[in-house]
Amino acid sequence: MSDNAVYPVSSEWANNAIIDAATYDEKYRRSIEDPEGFWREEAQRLDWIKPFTQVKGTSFDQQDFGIRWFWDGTLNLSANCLDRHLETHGNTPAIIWEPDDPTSRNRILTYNDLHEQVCRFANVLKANGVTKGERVTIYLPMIPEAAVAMLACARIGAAHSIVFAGFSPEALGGRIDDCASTIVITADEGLRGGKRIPLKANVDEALEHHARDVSRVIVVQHTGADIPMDESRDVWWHEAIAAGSHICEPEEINAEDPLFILYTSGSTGKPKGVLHTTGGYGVWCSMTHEYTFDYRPHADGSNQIYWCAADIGWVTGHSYVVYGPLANGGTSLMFEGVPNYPDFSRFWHIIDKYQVEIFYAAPTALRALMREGDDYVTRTSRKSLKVLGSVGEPINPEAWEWYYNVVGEKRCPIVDTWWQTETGGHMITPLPGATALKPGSASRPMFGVQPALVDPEKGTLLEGATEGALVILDSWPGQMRSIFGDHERFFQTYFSTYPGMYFTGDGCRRDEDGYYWITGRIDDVINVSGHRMGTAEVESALVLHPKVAEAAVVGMPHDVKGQGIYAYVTTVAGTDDSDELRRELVQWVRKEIGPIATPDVVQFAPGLPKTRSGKIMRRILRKIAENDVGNLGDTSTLADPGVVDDLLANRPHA
Ligand code: 6R9
Repeated sequence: MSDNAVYPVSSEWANNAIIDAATYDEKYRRSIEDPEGFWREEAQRLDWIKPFTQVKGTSFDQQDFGIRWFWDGTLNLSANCLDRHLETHGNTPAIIWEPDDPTSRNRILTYNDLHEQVCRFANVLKANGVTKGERVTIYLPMIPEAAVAMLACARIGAAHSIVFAGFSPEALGGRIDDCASTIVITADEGLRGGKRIPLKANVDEALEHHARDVSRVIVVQHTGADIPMDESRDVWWHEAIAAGSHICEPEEINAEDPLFILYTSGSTGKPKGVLHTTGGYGVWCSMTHEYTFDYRPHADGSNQIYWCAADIGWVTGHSYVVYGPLANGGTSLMFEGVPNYPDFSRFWHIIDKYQVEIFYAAPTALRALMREGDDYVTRTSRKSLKVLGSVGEPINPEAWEWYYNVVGEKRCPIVDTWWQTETGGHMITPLPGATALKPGSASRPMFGVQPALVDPEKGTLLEGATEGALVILDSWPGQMRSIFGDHERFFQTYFSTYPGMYFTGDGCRRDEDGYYWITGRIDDVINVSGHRMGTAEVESALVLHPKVAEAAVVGMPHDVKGQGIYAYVTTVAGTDDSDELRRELVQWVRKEIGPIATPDVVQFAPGLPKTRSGKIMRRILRKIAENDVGNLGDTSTLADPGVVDDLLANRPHA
């Protein structure tokens, strides 16, 4: 297939979608020319307790920097996701849960069920002293209790901080400390591909070294494993919710009160606690979920079955497993397991089992499945599918074509949604009834989003078909509001590189048709299987090892993961740079951060290429890791050009 393939919108889609091409143009223009009017109307999709009169109060400039939306209004997002649907949709499935093991019992929670669970658990939180404005750490696998815990926090105005259940005790402890939560919600164990993840044991370990203020751990009994419980600190979820009332009135929450914190990796320092607030985020998730996936009930009033395969530990799980679909009264499928268990057909079996109409996943999973051949796909029906989504990293045209032709049988538009933890929801994406598709392009901006490209060095705006650093020129309601505990770092990280603009960290190309093509991170963040990893984080973990003097980490191309982790390590004098040590370092990083940070290559390096002022020249390290060594560029500014020869001679994959 050529690079310039274009897939026009089918007439069926154009005629039936919520947004067709003309509507897109009209709404987009209005959203930019009259943001106040546009968002005043769009925000009516939520039920407000006290209606807002103020709409947009935002500035990216240093003098009057600030971001607030709908700030004199009040609402409750849990009530928007639950209570308001009960009268007409109480018996409609809100969450369909598919377990890791396909022979285990699934669970279907109607809106009535979910509402009751959330009210009960909100009362448990209150009984344990959690009050409005506090933080609650959630370290749970993909089970319905995760959504219950999130919505219970939202109900009482506590901010949740979810830590992905694949993170190590060390990483968990750091995140609990940073947001100073006194309560942790976890499970006895998680299950993924038949493997047990010792979540409660991880929490115990985290609390040994960190987070000494945690006074309560609430434990979901999931696998039934025999785990130690600390009588003074730990309680079982099922016992706690059975003891309390099922009635809990939603708190009145200001639009700008925190909804959650989610830690994400940046180019420097520790992971940042990205802070999202209630009103704008709620509007953004609901709106984008509806328009991007063309999500609405069938003609007979029944729900489309929608499945976002992301983990709730990432922002995609927050916005598109929980808040977006539930705010819209939808049916959200939640899957505990992995794509290759019990075999490579699992995704497609689930789609057939529940007649999934909308499926949303990451390119890394698609590439891994594509490798195994079409047979695993074609032996299933998938006739129910209508829309396919992609998220987390650039989707290479080859994987796109496979998704489109083999999985979707040329019938389903692919929405390649570009966005970030920081943006709350979709920013650049096709809409199924409005946008002609180009494989590999996230295409055009969502309403209210003004992307632009700047010259990375000069910071000047670039016009027309060109390539540059991707910035956003003005605020949108779903934008993050701060870094928890460090508002100054928020400004510095995102608004100081190119003054007056939000800098995304991504590089991007814009073509003649105004389509955006994300090329990947241009900062020191690498994207491993769609998960963000700061090179600085992996380096800090490595240098904690007693035998490591210095480390530098860069990304390398990887067929399935998109990017892999390439670590250059200088050991302390007298160390034997053995394969055994190499393996030990890999295990060390897994223990410090978690399996997603597993280095793919460890190269021992007696010296790292540095400038005379001592700065590591990552450009050179990246080229070597990419095996692009014919063109190392100017090495004359190096303090010791000889180190490069050594690096080249000792490449593990040379
Ligand atoms: C939602 C999410 C954000 C980074 C982002 C970019 C990459 C996400 C993408 C994409 C190309 C897409 N990214 N979606 N790149 N096309 N459709 O993934 O958030 O974990 O914060 O990562 O992921 O590099 O800057 P997050």
